[in-house]
Amino acid sequence: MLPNLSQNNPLPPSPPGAIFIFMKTLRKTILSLTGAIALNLSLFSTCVTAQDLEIAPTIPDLVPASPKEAWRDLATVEINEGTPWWAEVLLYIPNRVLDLIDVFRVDVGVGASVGGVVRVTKYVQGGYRQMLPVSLRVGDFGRQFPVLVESSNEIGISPAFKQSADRDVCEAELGLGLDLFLLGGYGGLCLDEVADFVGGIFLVDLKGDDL
Ligand SMILES: [Ca+2]
Repeated sequence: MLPNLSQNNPLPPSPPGAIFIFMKTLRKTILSLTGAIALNLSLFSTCVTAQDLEIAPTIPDLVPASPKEAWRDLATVEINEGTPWWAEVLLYIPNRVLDLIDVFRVDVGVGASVGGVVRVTKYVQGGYRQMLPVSLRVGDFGRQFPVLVESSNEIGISPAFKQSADRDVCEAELGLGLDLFLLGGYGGLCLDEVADFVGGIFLVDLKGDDL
């Protein structure tokens, strides 16, 4: 007697049922993988930041460089502003003489002028000097021509002091002048020029007036 196969071995599910189970299993698998990938990406972005990543050093980072400008710029300055050493040697004495002349402001004058003036630097001056109408002055006016025809008056007190347009008063000039009608005199000392003279001895031209 043949066994009843239909009772002991149930028939396999119909094809639509198998497809349904397969699709359901595939869906679960895809959802699981998607969740795992999302979780890993989240952990990676939290633990690894841009600062944690080591960036390969570049050549400038590996080679120490001077903070100064390139040598080509220094070379340009030397070419444009440099003075040959032999010229500095030849002009050393003339420059020191000129610097010394710049130190003093001393003159005497003849002609009709009256008044007096006091200078404590170029920015603090006071007095009254009137030319009637001119005074011929001879002396040391710095490295200027040693003769001056003064026709400009001086009057007031700083900062409203009106300085003679004929005179070149230096920045730190200390001076005193007196005009007694037919005779006049002025004596001054420029402290800034004193510094320039002393600096020039050591080849430092503070006023930038060397030849
Ligand atoms: Ca000088």
